[in-house]
Amino acid sequence: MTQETVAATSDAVLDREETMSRDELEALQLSRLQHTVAYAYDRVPLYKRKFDDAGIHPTDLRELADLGKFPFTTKEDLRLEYPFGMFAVPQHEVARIHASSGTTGRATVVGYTKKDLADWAKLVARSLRASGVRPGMKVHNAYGYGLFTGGLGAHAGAEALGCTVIPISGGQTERQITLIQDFKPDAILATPTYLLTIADAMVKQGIDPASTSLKYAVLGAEPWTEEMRHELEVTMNIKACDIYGLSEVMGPGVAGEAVETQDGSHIWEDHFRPEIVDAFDPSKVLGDGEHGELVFTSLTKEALPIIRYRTKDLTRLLPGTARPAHRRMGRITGRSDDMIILRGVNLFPSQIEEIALRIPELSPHFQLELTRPAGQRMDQLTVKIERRESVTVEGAASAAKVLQQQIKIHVGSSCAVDIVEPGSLERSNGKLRRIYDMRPKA
Ligand code: DLL
Repeated sequence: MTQETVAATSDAVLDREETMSRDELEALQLSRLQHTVAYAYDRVPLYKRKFDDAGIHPTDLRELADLGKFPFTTKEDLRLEYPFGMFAVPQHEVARIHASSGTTGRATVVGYTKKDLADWAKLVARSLRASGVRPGMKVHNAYGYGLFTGGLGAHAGAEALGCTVIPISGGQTERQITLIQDFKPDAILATPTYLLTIADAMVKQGIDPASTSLKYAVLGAEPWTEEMRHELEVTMNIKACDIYGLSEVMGPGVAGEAVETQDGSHIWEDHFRPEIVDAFDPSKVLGDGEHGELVFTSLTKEALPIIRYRTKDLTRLLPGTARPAHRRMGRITGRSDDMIILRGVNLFPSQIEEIALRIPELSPHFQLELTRPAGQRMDQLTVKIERRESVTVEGAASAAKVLQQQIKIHVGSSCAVDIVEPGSLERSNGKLRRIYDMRPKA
Protein backbone atom coordinates (compact mmCIF):
# COMPACT_ATOMS: atom_id res chain seq x y z
CA MET A 1 0.00 0.00 0.00
CA THR A 2 1.18 3.51 -0.72
CA GLN A 3 1.44 6.24 1.92
CA GLU A 4 -1.70 7.83 0.55
CA THR A 5 -3.80 4.66 0.84
CA VAL A 6 -2.73 4.13 4.45
CA ALA A 7 -3.98 7.64 5.16
CA ALA A 8 -7.26 6.83 3.42
CA THR A 9 -8.07 4.00 5.85
CA SER A 10 -6.39 5.22 9.01
CA ASP A 11 -9.01 7.91 9.63
CA ALA A 12 -11.83 5.35 9.74
CA VAL A 13 -12.85 3.23 12.70
CA LEU A 14 -13.68 -0.24 11.41
CA ASP A 15 -16.17 -2.75 12.81
CA ARG A 16 -14.47 -5.47 14.83
CA GLU A 17 -15.67 -8.07 12.31
CA GLU A 18 -13.83 -6.24 9.54
CA THR A 19 -10.49 -6.90 11.17
CA MET A 20 -11.05 -10.48 12.37
CA SER A 21 -8.73 -13.26 11.26
CA ARG A 22 -10.12 -15.71 8.72
CA ASP A 23 -10.16 -18.48 11.35
CA GLU A 24 -12.12 -16.34 13.76
CA LEU A 25 -14.52 -15.34 10.99
CA GLU A 26 -15.10 -18.94 9.89
CA ALA A 27 -15.82 -20.01 13.47
CA LEU A 28 -18.40 -17.22 13.65
CA GLN A 29 -19.85 -18.29 10.29
CA LEU A 30 -20.22 -21.88 11.42
CA SER A 31 -22.11 -21.07 14.60
CA ARG A 32 -24.35 -18.56 12.79
CA LEU A 33 -24.94 -21.00 9.95
CA GLN A 34 -25.94 -23.81 12.30
CA HIS A 35 -28.38 -21.46 13.97
CA THR A 36 -29.79 -20.21 10.63
CA VAL A 37 -30.49 -23.62 9.08
CA ALA A 38 -32.23 -24.80 12.25
CA TYR A 39 -34.17 -21.53 12.50
CA ALA A 40 -35.28 -21.74 8.85
CA TYR A 41 -36.24 -25.41 9.20
CA ASP A 42 -38.33 -24.76 12.31
CA ARG A 43 -40.08 -21.64 11.08
CA VAL A 44 -40.51 -21.77 7.30
CA PRO A 45 -42.57 -24.69 5.91
CA LEU A 46 -40.83 -24.46 2.52
CA TYR A 47 -37.42 -25.12 4.11
CA LYS A 48 -38.74 -28.00 6.20
CA ARG A 49 -40.25 -29.55 3.08
CA LYS A 50 -37.12 -29.05 1.01
CA PHE A 51 -34.72 -30.35 3.67
CA ASP A 52 -36.95 -33.39 4.36
CA ASP A 53 -37.24 -34.15 0.63
CA ALA A 54 -33.44 -33.97 0.33
CA GLY A 55 -33.04 -36.23 3.39
CA ILE A 56 -30.99 -33.61 5.22
CA HIS A 57 -31.44 -32.21 8.73
CA PRO A 58 -30.01 -29.05 10.33
CA THR A 59 -27.98 -31.23 12.71
CA ASP A 60 -26.09 -32.57 9.65
CA LEU A 61 -24.34 -29.21 9.37
CA ARG A 62 -21.16 -29.89 11.36
CA GLU A 63 -18.65 -27.95 9.30
CA LEU A 64 -18.91 -25.15 6.72
CA ALA A 65 -18.45 -27.53 3.78
CA ASP A 66 -21.63 -29.40 4.84
CA LEU A 67 -23.64 -26.44 3.53
CA GLY A 68 -23.17 -27.93 0.03
CA LYS A 69 -25.50 -30.80 1.01
CA PHE A 70 -28.46 -28.48 1.56
CA PRO A 71 -31.00 -27.68 -1.19
CA PHE A 72 -30.93 -24.41 -3.12
CA THR A 73 -33.52 -21.66 -2.93
CA THR A 74 -34.53 -19.87 -6.14
CA LYS A 75 -36.51 -16.82 -7.19
CA GLU A 76 -39.23 -19.26 -8.24
CA ASP A 77 -39.54 -20.44 -4.60
CA LEU A 78 -40.11 -16.85 -3.48
CA ARG A 79 -42.69 -16.38 -6.22
CA LEU A 80 -44.54 -19.56 -5.26
CA GLU A 81 -44.61 -18.46 -1.62
CA TYR A 82 -45.93 -15.00 -2.60
CA PRO A 83 -46.46 -12.83 -0.69
CA PHE A 84 -45.37 -13.80 2.84
CA GLY A 85 -44.84 -17.57 2.79
CA MET A 86 -41.06 -17.29 3.26
CA PHE A 87 -41.32 -15.11 6.37
CA ALA A 88 -39.96 -16.70 9.54
CA VAL A 89 -41.55 -14.28 11.99
CA PRO A 90 -45.18 -13.27 12.65
CA GLN A 91 -46.31 -10.26 10.64
CA HIS A 92 -46.28 -7.88 13.61
CA GLU A 93 -42.51 -8.43 13.90
CA VAL A 94 -41.94 -7.43 10.27
CA ALA A 95 -40.87 -3.79 10.31
CA ARG A 96 -40.48 -3.25 6.54
CA ILE A 97 -41.39 -4.92 3.27
CA HIS A 98 -39.64 -4.48 -0.07
CA ALA A 99 -40.47 -6.11 -3.39
CA SER A 100 -39.11 -6.48 -6.88
CA SER A 101 -41.01 -4.70 -9.63
CA GLY A 102 -42.50 -7.92 -10.94
CA THR A 103 -42.06 -6.91 -14.57
CA THR A 104 -40.80 -10.39 -15.43
CA GLY A 105 -43.38 -12.31 -13.41
CA ARG A 106 -44.90 -12.18 -9.95
CA ALA A 107 -43.11 -9.76 -7.62
CA THR A 108 -40.76 -11.25 -5.06
CA VAL A 109 -41.46 -9.95 -1.60
CA VAL A 110 -38.90 -9.62 1.18
CA GLY A 111 -39.28 -8.59 4.81
CA TYR A 112 -37.10 -7.23 7.62
CA THR A 113 -37.40 -7.17 11.39
CA LYS A 114 -36.11 -4.13 13.30
CA LYS A 115 -32.85 -6.00 13.92
CA ASP A 116 -32.57 -6.89 10.21
CA LEU A 117 -32.94 -3.20 9.35
CA ALA A 118 -30.24 -2.28 11.87
CA ASP A 119 -27.88 -4.96 10.47
CA TRP A 120 -28.59 -3.80 6.91
CA ALA A 121 -27.86 -0.16 7.79
CA LYS A 122 -24.63 -1.24 9.52
CA LEU A 123 -23.46 -3.14 6.43
CA VAL A 124 -24.31 -0.32 4.02
CA ALA A 125 -22.48 2.07 6.37
CA ARG A 126 -19.51 -0.31 6.35
CA SER A 127 -19.58 -0.45 2.55
CA LEU A 128 -19.81 3.34 2.16
CA ARG A 129 -16.97 3.85 4.63
CA ALA A 130 -14.82 1.33 2.75
CA SER A 131 -15.51 3.34 -0.43
CA GLY A 132 -14.24 6.58 1.12
CA VAL A 133 -17.41 8.11 2.58
CA ARG A 134 -16.98 9.52 6.11
CA PRO A 135 -19.27 10.75 8.89
CA GLY A 136 -20.25 14.36 8.34
CA MET A 137 -20.10 14.15 4.56
CA LYS A 138 -23.09 15.15 2.44
CA VAL A 139 -24.40 12.20 0.46
CA HIS A 140 -26.61 12.66 -2.62
CA ASN A 141 -28.67 9.47 -2.86
CA ALA A 142 -29.94 8.94 -6.42
CA TYR A 143 -30.98 5.32 -5.99
CA GLY A 144 -34.73 4.94 -6.46
CA TYR A 145 -36.83 5.13 -3.28
CA GLY A 146 -39.84 2.88 -2.81
CA LEU A 147 -40.18 -0.87 -2.95
CA PHE A 148 -36.74 -1.15 -4.63
CA THR A 149 -34.13 -1.77 -1.91
CA GLY A 150 -31.61 0.69 -3.39
CA GLY A 151 -32.99 4.03 -2.16
CA LEU A 152 -34.05 3.26 1.39
CA GLY A 153 -31.22 0.77 1.92
CA ALA A 154 -28.53 3.25 0.90
CA HIS A 155 -30.33 6.02 2.82
CA ALA A 156 -30.36 4.16 6.14
CA GLY A 157 -26.71 3.16 5.72
CA ALA A 158 -25.56 6.71 5.02
CA GLU A 159 -27.51 7.94 8.06
CA ALA A 160 -26.06 5.17 10.23
CA LEU A 161 -22.57 6.23 9.15
CA GLY A 162 -23.33 9.78 10.32
CA CYS A 163 -23.69 11.47 6.96
CA THR A 164 -26.11 14.18 5.88
CA VAL A 165 -28.39 12.42 3.39
CA ILE A 166 -30.00 14.15 0.43
CA PRO A 167 -32.83 11.75 -0.54
CA ILE A 168 -33.35 12.83 -4.14
CA SER A 169 -34.16 9.32 -5.49
CA GLY A 170 -33.78 8.50 -9.21
CA GLY A 171 -34.95 10.60 -12.16
CA GLN A 172 -35.57 14.34 -12.53
CA THR A 173 -32.04 14.75 -13.83
CA GLU A 174 -32.20 18.55 -14.16
CA ARG A 175 -33.14 18.80 -10.51
CA GLN A 176 -30.34 16.42 -9.53
CA ILE A 177 -27.87 18.77 -11.21
CA THR A 178 -29.27 21.86 -9.50
CA LEU A 179 -29.04 20.18 -6.09
CA ILE A 180 -25.50 18.93 -6.74
CA GLN A 181 -24.49 22.50 -7.56
CA ASP A 182 -26.37 24.11 -4.68
CA PHE A 183 -25.94 21.58 -1.83
CA LYS A 184 -22.38 20.60 -2.79
CA PRO A 185 -22.45 16.93 -1.78
CA ASP A 186 -19.20 15.02 -1.22
CA ALA A 187 -20.52 11.68 -2.43
CA ILE A 188 -23.15 10.36 -4.80
CA LEU A 189 -24.93 7.00 -4.69
CA ALA A 190 -26.42 5.86 -8.00
CA THR A 191 -26.36 3.19 -10.64
CA PRO A 192 -23.32 3.64 -12.90
CA THR A 193 -25.48 4.27 -15.96
CA TYR A 194 -27.56 6.86 -14.12
CA LEU A 195 -24.41 8.69 -13.04
CA LEU A 196 -23.46 8.70 -16.70
CA THR A 197 -26.86 10.24 -17.52
CA ILE A 198 -26.24 12.97 -14.94
CA ALA A 199 -22.73 13.70 -16.27
CA ASP A 200 -24.06 13.82 -19.80
CA ALA A 201 -26.85 16.23 -18.88
CA MET A 202 -24.33 18.48 -17.11
CA VAL A 203 -22.28 18.73 -20.30
CA LYS A 204 -25.45 19.68 -22.21
CA GLN A 205 -26.04 22.50 -19.74
CA GLY A 206 -22.49 23.75 -20.17
CA ILE A 207 -21.38 22.49 -16.74
CA ASP A 208 -18.07 20.67 -16.51
CA PRO A 209 -18.89 17.41 -14.61
CA ALA A 210 -15.34 17.41 -13.25
CA SER A 211 -15.93 20.76 -11.53
CA THR A 212 -18.56 19.72 -8.96
CA SER A 213 -18.01 19.16 -5.24
CA LEU A 214 -18.36 15.37 -5.68
CA LYS A 215 -15.35 13.30 -4.63
CA TYR A 216 -16.78 9.81 -4.24
CA ALA A 217 -19.36 7.68 -6.03
CA VAL A 218 -20.67 4.36 -4.74
CA LEU A 219 -22.20 2.57 -7.68
CA GLY A 220 -24.08 -0.68 -8.12
CA ALA A 221 -27.38 -2.43 -8.86
CA GLU A 222 -26.25 -3.33 -12.38
CA PRO A 223 -23.12 -4.77 -14.01
CA TRP A 224 -20.38 -2.29 -14.93
CA THR A 225 -16.82 -2.60 -16.12
CA GLU A 226 -13.38 -1.21 -15.27
CA GLU A 227 -13.66 0.81 -18.50
CA MET A 228 -16.88 2.40 -17.20
CA ARG A 229 -15.15 3.16 -13.88
CA HIS A 230 -12.37 4.93 -15.78
CA GLU A 231 -14.87 6.88 -17.89
CA LEU A 232 -16.79 8.10 -14.83
CA GLU A 233 -13.71 8.84 -12.72
CA VAL A 234 -12.12 10.94 -15.46
CA THR A 235 -15.30 12.71 -16.56
CA MET A 236 -16.39 13.56 -13.02
CA ASN A 237 -13.05 13.77 -11.22
CA ILE A 238 -14.21 11.31 -8.55
CA LYS A 239 -13.24 7.97 -7.03
CA ALA A 240 -15.87 5.39 -8.03
CA CYS A 241 -16.36 2.19 -6.04
CA ASP A 242 -18.67 -0.76 -6.36
CA ILE A 243 -21.48 -1.80 -4.04
CA TYR A 244 -23.30 -5.08 -4.57
CA GLY A 245 -26.44 -6.66 -3.25
CA LEU A 246 -29.78 -8.15 -4.06
CA SER A 247 -33.15 -7.88 -2.36
CA GLU A 248 -33.59 -11.60 -1.74
CA VAL A 249 -30.38 -11.63 0.31
CA MET A 250 -30.74 -8.15 1.89
CA GLY A 251 -30.39 -5.28 -0.59
CA PRO A 252 -27.34 -3.09 -1.26
CA GLY A 253 -24.40 -3.72 1.07
CA VAL A 254 -24.02 -7.49 0.81
CA ALA A 255 -20.57 -6.53 -0.48
CA GLY A 256 -18.66 -3.27 -0.83
CA GLU A 257 -15.41 -2.12 -2.38
CA ALA A 258 -12.47 -0.41 -0.67
CA VAL A 259 -11.34 2.88 -2.20
CA GLU A 260 -7.68 2.24 -1.45
CA THR A 261 -7.53 -0.95 -3.52
CA GLN A 262 -10.50 -0.69 -5.93
CA ASP A 263 -10.14 -4.38 -6.64
CA GLY A 264 -13.65 -5.74 -6.25
CA SER A 265 -16.27 -5.79 -3.50
CA HIS A 266 -15.58 -7.53 -0.19
CA ILE A 267 -18.45 -9.80 0.75
CA TRP A 268 -19.34 -9.13 4.37
CA GLU A 269 -18.86 -12.69 5.43
CA ASP A 270 -19.88 -12.21 9.05
CA HIS A 271 -23.44 -11.92 7.67
CA PHE A 272 -23.40 -13.96 4.44
CA ARG A 273 -21.73 -17.20 3.44
CA PRO A 274 -20.99 -17.17 -0.31
CA GLU A 275 -20.44 -20.17 -2.56
CA ILE A 276 -19.70 -20.45 -6.27
CA VAL A 277 -21.41 -23.31 -8.08
CA ASP A 278 -21.14 -24.51 -11.64
CA ALA A 279 -23.86 -22.58 -13.50
CA PHE A 280 -24.74 -25.61 -15.63
CA ASP A 281 -24.36 -28.24 -12.92
CA PRO A 282 -25.05 -26.48 -9.61
CA SER A 283 -24.41 -29.66 -7.63
CA LYS A 284 -20.71 -28.88 -8.19
CA VAL A 285 -19.41 -26.38 -5.65
CA LEU A 286 -16.37 -24.68 -7.18
CA GLY A 287 -13.20 -23.49 -5.48
CA ASP A 288 -12.05 -19.89 -4.96
CA GLY A 289 -10.93 -18.30 -8.21
CA GLU A 290 -13.20 -20.44 -10.37
CA HIS A 291 -15.96 -18.79 -12.39
CA GLY A 292 -19.56 -19.79 -11.77
CA GLU A 293 -22.84 -18.71 -10.22
CA LEU A 294 -22.84 -16.91 -6.90
CA VAL A 295 -24.93 -18.49 -4.14
CA PHE A 296 -25.63 -16.91 -0.75
CA THR A 297 -26.79 -18.10 2.64
CA SER A 298 -27.74 -15.45 5.19
CA LEU A 299 -26.21 -15.88 8.64
CA THR A 300 -28.11 -13.38 10.78
CA LYS A 301 -31.42 -12.57 9.09
CA GLU A 302 -34.58 -12.98 11.14
CA ALA A 303 -37.57 -12.16 8.93
CA LEU A 304 -36.34 -13.88 5.78
CA PRO A 305 -33.53 -16.35 6.38
CA ILE A 306 -32.28 -17.45 2.99
CA ILE A 307 -30.50 -20.75 2.39
CA ARG A 308 -28.28 -21.23 -0.65
CA TYR A 309 -30.00 -18.63 -2.81
CA ARG A 310 -29.04 -18.91 -6.47
CA THR A 311 -28.36 -15.34 -7.57
CA LYS A 312 -27.78 -16.12 -11.28
CA ASP A 313 -24.89 -13.64 -11.05
CA LEU A 314 -21.74 -14.98 -12.67
CA THR A 315 -18.45 -14.22 -10.97
CA ARG A 316 -15.71 -15.76 -8.84
CA LEU A 317 -14.43 -15.49 -5.28
CA LEU A 318 -11.04 -13.91 -4.66
CA PRO A 319 -8.98 -13.62 -1.47
CA GLY A 320 -9.56 -10.60 0.80
CA THR A 321 -7.17 -7.64 0.44
CA ALA A 322 -8.17 -4.39 2.18
CA ARG A 323 -10.32 -6.50 4.54
CA PRO A 324 -8.22 -9.68 4.57
CA ALA A 325 -10.76 -12.09 6.10
CA HIS A 326 -13.62 -11.08 3.80
CA ARG A 327 -13.32 -12.58 0.33
CA ARG A 328 -13.87 -10.36 -2.68
CA MET A 329 -16.08 -11.03 -5.64
CA GLY A 330 -14.70 -10.51 -9.12
CA ARG A 331 -16.67 -8.19 -11.39
CA ILE A 332 -20.00 -9.70 -12.32
CA THR A 333 -19.63 -10.61 -15.95
CA GLY A 334 -23.38 -10.85 -16.28
CA ARG A 335 -26.45 -12.70 -15.13
CA SER A 336 -27.09 -16.13 -16.56
CA ASP A 337 -30.49 -14.85 -17.73
CA ASP A 338 -28.87 -11.84 -19.49
CA MET A 339 -26.70 -14.05 -21.61
CA ILE A 340 -27.21 -13.70 -25.34
CA ILE A 341 -26.59 -16.89 -27.24
CA LEU A 342 -25.76 -15.81 -30.75
CA ARG A 343 -25.18 -18.61 -33.21
CA GLY A 344 -23.77 -20.77 -30.45
CA VAL A 345 -21.55 -18.06 -28.91
CA ASN A 346 -22.32 -16.77 -25.41
CA LEU A 347 -22.19 -13.01 -25.04
CA PHE A 348 -22.85 -10.50 -22.25
CA PRO A 349 -23.51 -6.76 -22.58
CA SER A 350 -20.55 -6.05 -20.28
CA GLN A 351 -18.19 -7.55 -22.87
CA ILE A 352 -19.43 -5.03 -25.43
CA GLU A 353 -19.08 -2.21 -22.87
CA GLU A 354 -15.49 -3.23 -22.20
CA ILE A 355 -14.55 -3.27 -25.87
CA ALA A 356 -16.49 -0.17 -26.95
CA LEU A 357 -15.10 2.03 -24.21
CA ARG A 358 -11.56 1.32 -25.34
CA ILE A 359 -12.35 2.99 -28.68
CA PRO A 360 -11.99 6.74 -28.10
CA GLU A 361 -14.46 7.80 -30.82
CA LEU A 362 -17.32 5.84 -29.22
CA SER A 363 -19.43 6.91 -26.24
CA PRO A 364 -20.56 4.62 -23.39
CA HIS A 365 -24.16 4.91 -24.64
CA PHE A 366 -25.09 1.72 -26.46
CA GLN A 367 -27.81 -0.86 -26.75
CA LEU A 368 -27.95 -4.33 -28.20
CA GLU A 369 -30.68 -5.30 -30.62
CA LEU A 370 -31.40 -8.90 -31.43
CA THR A 371 -33.40 -9.55 -34.59
CA ARG A 372 -34.12 -12.37 -36.97
CA PRO A 373 -34.37 -10.85 -40.46
CA ALA A 374 -37.35 -12.13 -42.49
CA GLY A 375 -36.69 -15.38 -44.29
CA GLN A 376 -33.50 -16.09 -42.35
CA ARG A 377 -32.87 -18.71 -39.74
CA MET A 378 -29.93 -16.90 -38.14
CA ASP A 379 -30.23 -14.29 -35.41
CA GLN A 380 -28.55 -10.97 -35.91
CA LEU A 381 -26.99 -8.73 -33.28
CA THR A 382 -26.79 -5.02 -33.92
CA VAL A 383 -24.80 -2.81 -31.57
CA LYS A 384 -26.34 0.64 -31.65
CA ILE A 385 -23.85 3.08 -30.19
CA GLU A 386 -23.59 6.85 -30.06
CA ARG A 387 -20.47 8.52 -31.37
CA ARG A 388 -18.81 11.04 -29.07
CA GLU A 389 -19.94 14.61 -29.65
CA SER A 390 -16.42 15.69 -30.68
CA VAL A 391 -16.16 13.02 -33.40
CA THR A 392 -17.21 13.47 -37.03
CA VAL A 393 -19.52 11.04 -38.83
CA GLU A 394 -16.55 9.85 -40.94
CA GLY A 395 -14.36 9.37 -37.85
CA ALA A 396 -17.11 7.31 -36.25
CA ALA A 397 -17.49 5.12 -39.35
CA SER A 398 -13.96 3.82 -39.02
CA ALA A 399 -14.48 3.34 -35.26
CA ALA A 400 -17.51 1.19 -36.10
CA LYS A 401 -15.30 -1.10 -38.14
CA VAL A 402 -12.83 -1.38 -35.28
CA LEU A 403 -15.63 -2.26 -32.86
CA GLN A 404 -16.95 -4.91 -35.21
CA GLN A 405 -13.49 -6.46 -35.57
CA GLN A 406 -12.75 -6.35 -31.86
CA ILE A 407 -16.06 -8.04 -31.03
CA LYS A 408 -15.27 -10.74 -33.57
CA ILE A 409 -11.78 -11.24 -32.07
CA HIS A 410 -12.64 -11.09 -28.36
CA VAL A 411 -16.17 -12.51 -28.28
CA GLY A 412 -16.19 -14.62 -31.42
CA SER A 413 -19.46 -13.22 -32.84
CA SER A 414 -20.13 -11.33 -36.02
CA CYS A 415 -22.44 -8.39 -35.49
CA ALA A 416 -23.57 -5.20 -37.17
CA VAL A 417 -22.61 -1.83 -35.70
CA ASP A 418 -24.90 1.11 -36.13
CA ILE A 419 -23.41 4.47 -35.13
CA VAL A 420 -26.15 6.82 -33.99
CA GLU A 421 -26.28 10.53 -33.14
CA PRO A 422 -25.16 11.70 -29.69
CA GLY A 423 -28.15 11.88 -27.35
CA SER A 424 -30.40 9.66 -29.49
CA LEU A 425 -30.45 6.50 -27.34
CA GLU A 426 -32.61 6.13 -24.27
CA ARG A 427 -30.86 7.30 -21.09
CA SER A 428 -30.82 5.41 -17.80
CA ASN A 429 -32.92 6.43 -14.80
CA GLY A 430 -31.68 3.54 -12.68
CA LYS A 431 -31.00 0.07 -13.95
CA LEU A 432 -30.43 0.45 -17.67
CA ARG A 433 -31.92 -1.98 -20.15
CA ARG A 434 -29.19 -2.89 -22.63
CA ILE A 435 -30.79 -5.73 -24.56
CA TYR A 436 -33.71 -5.26 -26.94
CA ASP A 437 -34.83 -8.66 -28.13
CA MET A 438 -36.93 -8.12 -31.26
CA ARG A 439 -36.89 -11.71 -32.49
CA PRO A 440 -40.29 -13.17 -33.26
CA LYS A 441 -41.60 -15.07 -30.24
CA ALA A 442 -41.55 -18.82 -30.74
O1 DLL B 1 -30.08 -3.90 -7.12
C1 DLL B 1 -29.68 -3.91 -4.74
C2 DLL B 1 -28.70 -2.80 -4.90
C3 DLL B 1 -29.14 -1.49 -4.85
C4 DLL B 1 -27.35 -3.05 -5.04
C5 DLL B 1 -28.25 -0.45 -4.96
C6 DLL B 1 -26.44 -2.03 -5.14
C7 DLL B 1 -26.90 -0.71 -5.09
P1 DLL B 1 -32.14 -6.06 -6.88
O2 DLL B 1 -33.03 -5.06 -7.51
O3 DLL B 1 -32.75 -7.21 -6.18
O4 DLL B 1 -31.24 -5.38 -5.80
O5 DLL B 1 -31.17 -6.57 -8.01
C8 DLL B 1 -30.13 -7.47 -7.70
O6 DLL B 1 -28.71 -6.56 -9.45
O7 DLL B 1 -28.51 -10.01 -8.57
C9 DLL B 1 -27.21 -8.32 -9.77
O8 DLL B 1 -27.61 -8.99 -10.95
C10 DLL B 1 -27.42 -6.82 -9.95
N1 DLL B 1 -26.42 -6.08 -9.18
C11 DLL B 1 -26.55 -5.49 -7.98
N2 DLL B 1 -25.40 -4.87 -7.63
C12 DLL B 1 -24.51 -5.10 -8.63
C13 DLL B 1 -23.16 -4.74 -8.87
C14 DLL B 1 -30.32 -4.38 -6.03
N3 DLL B 1 -22.47 -4.00 -8.01
C15 DLL B 1 -29.31 -7.75 -8.93
N4 DLL B 1 -22.58 -5.20 -10.00
C16 DLL B 1 -28.14 -8.66 -8.62
C17 DLL B 1 -23.26 -5.94 -10.89
C18 DLL B 1 -25.16 -5.88 -9.61
N5 DLL B 1 -24.53 -6.29 -10.73
